[in-house]
Amino acid sequence: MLEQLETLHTGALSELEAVKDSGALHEWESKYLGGKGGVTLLLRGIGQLPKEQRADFGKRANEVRDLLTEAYIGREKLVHEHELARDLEEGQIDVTLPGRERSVGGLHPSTQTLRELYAIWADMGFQVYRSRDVEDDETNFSMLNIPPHHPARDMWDTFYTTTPGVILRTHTSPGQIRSMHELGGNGTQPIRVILPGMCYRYEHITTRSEMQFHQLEGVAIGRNIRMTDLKGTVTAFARRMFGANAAVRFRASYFPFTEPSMEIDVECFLCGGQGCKVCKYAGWLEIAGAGMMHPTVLRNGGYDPSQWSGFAFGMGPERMAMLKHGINDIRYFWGNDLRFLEQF
Ligand code: FA5
Repeated sequence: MLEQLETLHTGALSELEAVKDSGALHEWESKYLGGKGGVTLLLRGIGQLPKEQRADFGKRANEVRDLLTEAYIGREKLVHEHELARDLEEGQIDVTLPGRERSVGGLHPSTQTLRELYAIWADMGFQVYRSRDVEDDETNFSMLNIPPHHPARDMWDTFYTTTPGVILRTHTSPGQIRSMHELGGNGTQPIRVILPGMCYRYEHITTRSEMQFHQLEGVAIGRNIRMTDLKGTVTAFARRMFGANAAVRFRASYFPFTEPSMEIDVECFLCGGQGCKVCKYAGWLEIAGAGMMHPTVLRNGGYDPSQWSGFAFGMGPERMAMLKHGINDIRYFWGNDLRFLEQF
């Protein structure tokens, strides 16, 4: 058995010399040092030896096991180093290759336009007031001087919910009522706010009209606010938004919640008023509806119209973005086409 042990020792060592990878190393370990390995089996057979030889054999077998374990550890280190070097070689990073471009995303053109509007109005002292998307019929219409069955309700096609009297706002103007109640101190405080938000109309989708779109409402209430304040303020806004030489035109119009009412046009900044495709050869582009707040609306907001007056306007950020960037179809805004969105 001693002879067998020595043969196993030399055979194991020379086999170990030839081991080149972790797989073979693992096999070698179980073959010689594992629970069913050569050394263990010989040690187990010790009982077959005459008593006087057992101690010497046991001592030598333990020595051989220790020597093989030591050789195994040394080989394991070499194999791991070799494998690491091979992996590094194969997986080498070529630092000269160009990196993969990351898609970082960007702000939606509507968001960009809204932020531009916030900045301009903030400079003129208008704070942002957020009203609600889901409105009651009363605030969206009646409080704005549009009683039930008033023909002006046809101006706004409404999305109704399953709850009677609860609708999706058709315009940001109900925010006039809510801001007056919340900020007006029962009709004792002046107000200067803008109310941005999404509006919803059950209308035919065309290149210029969507079912959902933003509006930016403006409200200014004070003791002596006049039509000239509205005109001056809107003109100052248009010059910041569309260029220092932008000309502004006010056209008489009708809204039940303003009196007088008007529509605001800006001279087409693309053709300088000469007429082009974007302005449909009119030389002017409509940017908002506006007017002096109707006494009934002021009263509904808690103000005494004999003491207080105000102006309001409502503009469409998507329409403005279309004009500014020459976008010919409003449907691109919510179409989720990255080729469009990536241009902004
Ligand atoms: C109104 O909604 C009034 N509430 C505006 C107003 C406010 C007048 C305060 C007086 C005082 P109008 O329906 O015209 O008005 O809409 C105002 C702006 O919203 C339009 O000039 C346009 O820019 C935008 N807009 C209206 N309908 C759509 C639509 N379907 N898609 C995209 N933009 C729209």
